[in-house]
Order: sequence, then structure tokens, then C-alpha cells
Amino acid sequence: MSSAGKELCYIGLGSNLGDSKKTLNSAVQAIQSIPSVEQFVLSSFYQSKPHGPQDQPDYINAVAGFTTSLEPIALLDQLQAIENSYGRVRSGAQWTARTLDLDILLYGTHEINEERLVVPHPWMTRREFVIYPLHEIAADLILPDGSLLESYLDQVSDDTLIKIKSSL
Ligand code: A4P
Ligand code: MG
Repeated sequence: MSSAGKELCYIGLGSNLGDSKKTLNSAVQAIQSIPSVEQFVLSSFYQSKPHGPQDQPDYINAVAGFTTSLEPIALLDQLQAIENSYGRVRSGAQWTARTLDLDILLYGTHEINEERLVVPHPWMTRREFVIYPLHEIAADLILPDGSLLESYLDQVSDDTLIKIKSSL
């Protein structure tokens, strides 16, 4: 999966406040502009019901894939800077509404358990808004534990997941 110090990474993008589609489109531009992010691919945008507290708007989600020579924490720093530039305020409360959320889903085949970074993202295989867009851009993906991405498609319900046009 890695060659010449590059890793294939997947990022989950989410927004449920403000003009979410516009925010995600701008975030995509910003991620593509990170030095050493290459071979960028993007899924469709998907609308989904919130996981966690229900008293918040529906989300727009997407998944992006790219290669990078950035170390995991350096990549997280770049993504958090992009989140912050979209007015993200960390309230301390988990799973609440946000203008922009960028999660590192996978960093090559690495398993990372640090205070600031847990990869694979702990909830990814239970989230239809991750599994379906990820499958769209990486159908044959094998997770670091050896499981097939496609094996999770039937384990999450896509009843409330709506594929929407990706551009404005
Ligand atoms: N962090 C640890 N691992 C990672 C990782 N793999 N990627 C740390 C990114 N960050 C990671 O994140 C809190 C801290 O997690 C960061 O400072 C980082 O060091 P945060 O983004 O500030 O807080 P959060 O997003 O509220 O918490 P969390 O646990 O990341 O929540 P999730 O998992 O992101 O869930 N429903 C729908 N339909 N769609 C959604 O996108 N998202 C959430 C948020 C809930 N429900 C949703 C959606
Ligand atoms: Mg997050």
C-alpha cells in the first residue's frame, strides 16, 4: 500500500451546520492544496440522519482518498487547521452539530493508538455514511485487521442514506 514513503489515506468529511455542500467543496479544495497530498479522489456527497443526539440537522458526508508523505500527526494538524478555518468550535461535547468535521479513517495499513489520534477511526465500520462512500472509491479495500470493506455493507443500514450531487 505504501511506496517511496507514501501512504494511501482515507478521510471522512462531514458537516451539518451552515451551507454544508459549499463547506465540503471548499474543504476538498483545501485538502488538495496540502503539500504532499497527491492522487486525490472523492466520493459522491451523501445526506444522512445524525448518529448520536437526534436534535441536530441531517449531515452531508463524503470520503476522500489520497497518497501523502505526511506523518499521521502532521496530517491531523493540517486537517484540524482546515476545520478551524471553517469556524469549528470544539464544545467538548461529543457528536454534536458542526460546520466541518474531518476524520482520518485509514492511514495505509497502520494501526495508531495515540492520545490525539486513533486509526482506523473507531466507529468507521458501524457508519453507513463512511462505509458506502468509501466503498464507492475503494471497493476492494482491505482493512488493517484483514477484513474486507465490502463485508460491512450489509452490516450497516443505508435506509436513510441519500446520494446527492457532489458539486454546487
Ligand atoms: N482524534 C482521534 N482519532 C482521530 C481521527 N482518526 N481523526 C481526536 C480525527 N481526529 C481524531 O475530535 C476530537 C479529537 O479526536 C480530536 O482533537 C483528535 O485529536 P473532534 O472532531 O474535535 O470531536 P468530535 O468529532 O465531536 O468527536 P469524534 O469522537 O471525533 O466524533 P465523530 O466520530 O467525528 O462523530 N452523524 C452523521 N450522520 N454524520 C456524521 O458525520 N459525525 C459525528 C461526529 C456524529 N454523528 C454523525 C456524524
Ligand atoms: Mg471528528
